[in-house]
Amino acid sequence: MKIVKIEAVPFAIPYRKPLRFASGEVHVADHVLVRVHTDDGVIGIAEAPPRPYTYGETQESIVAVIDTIFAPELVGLSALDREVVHARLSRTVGNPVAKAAVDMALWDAVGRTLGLPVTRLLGGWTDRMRVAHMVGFAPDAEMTADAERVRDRYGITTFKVKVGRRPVEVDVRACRALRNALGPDVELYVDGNRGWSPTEAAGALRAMADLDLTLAEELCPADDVLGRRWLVSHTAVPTVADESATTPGEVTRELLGGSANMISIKTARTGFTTSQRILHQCEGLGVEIVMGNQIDGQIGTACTVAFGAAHRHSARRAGELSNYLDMSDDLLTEPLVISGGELAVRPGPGIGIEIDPDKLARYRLDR
Ligand code: MUC
Ligand code: MG
Repeated sequence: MKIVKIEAVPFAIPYRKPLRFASGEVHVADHVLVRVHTDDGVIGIAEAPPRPYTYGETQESIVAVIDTIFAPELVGLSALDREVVHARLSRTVGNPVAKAAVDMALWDAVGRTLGLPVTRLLGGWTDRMRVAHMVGFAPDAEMTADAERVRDRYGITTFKVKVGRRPVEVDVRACRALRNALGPDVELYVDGNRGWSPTEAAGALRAMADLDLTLAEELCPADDVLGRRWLVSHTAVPTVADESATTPGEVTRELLGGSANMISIKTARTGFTTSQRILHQCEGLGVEIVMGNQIDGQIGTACTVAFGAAHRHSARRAGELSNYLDMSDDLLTEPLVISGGELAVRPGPGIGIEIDPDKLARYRLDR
């Protein structure tokens, strides 16, 4: 299982419907396919979705850091030397998405070599997750039509609504329209992507107090340290830390500092290895988690469900697994299928996915 080569292949697939949120918008999946080759001829795969407005990485920076720093540091190690891999990747500050994709491709290679699904290697709790759908910014009627379509077509009944616009009434009206259209039986929660100040966030939550919101994610920037603590102590809606809690240390700071009481885990930024550390950290602290989505394609979504379904603590809530539905195409030989509001883990060794060579040839940007 010796690592002999690591490839970083940039590709671009347009979105049919862009996703808009307080910190940015996505029109094209300009991701990087990561392939780890071992001396047995096995190739482990994963994808890295750059989010410059969240972590500062770009498609070009991900390719560069993998080609020039990570690959030379890892070639020659065994794919099983995960602690050594982790330590070598940690020598480089930042670059969470590039590191996560390398980590998951390594796990895929290990699973393929052993002939076992990664989800079983991670924990083997169950084989599926309920799906939560993210509703991006649009006029109210479009947001409700999107949610109704996804509910009727895929059976999804949990929705994360993007908020963080100004004035806050715009989002209050959108959330009210969604609750009125979808009725009392769907779960609604909100994600502000740092768009509001603590007082704006408090006002918005007060105005939506009758909407039965279950969670409020990242309403204000992490640097509003005291304001965030104040907000958490003044609201009844549990606060989820997402982009403010991307490492075990940040998770500790957010939780012990009283700035959040739940954590979003995204395999796209913490891979399987660090996601598992954060998951166990949260479990030990008695803190609930939600499996988040970094606007992943089908490769990334297959990774999230493999991880989320592997552990009791991550399989409880609906996972955010449906962003790929808005892409015009993808790279897999067999598309993922959401049905009855659930997404099943892919059977088969590793992450259980294969890349269609024709699709890769069509969408890759490097030749
Ligand atoms: C989310 O949960 O915030 C938007 C930006 C990003 O990094 O992830 C998405 C979704
Ligand atoms: Mg978020």
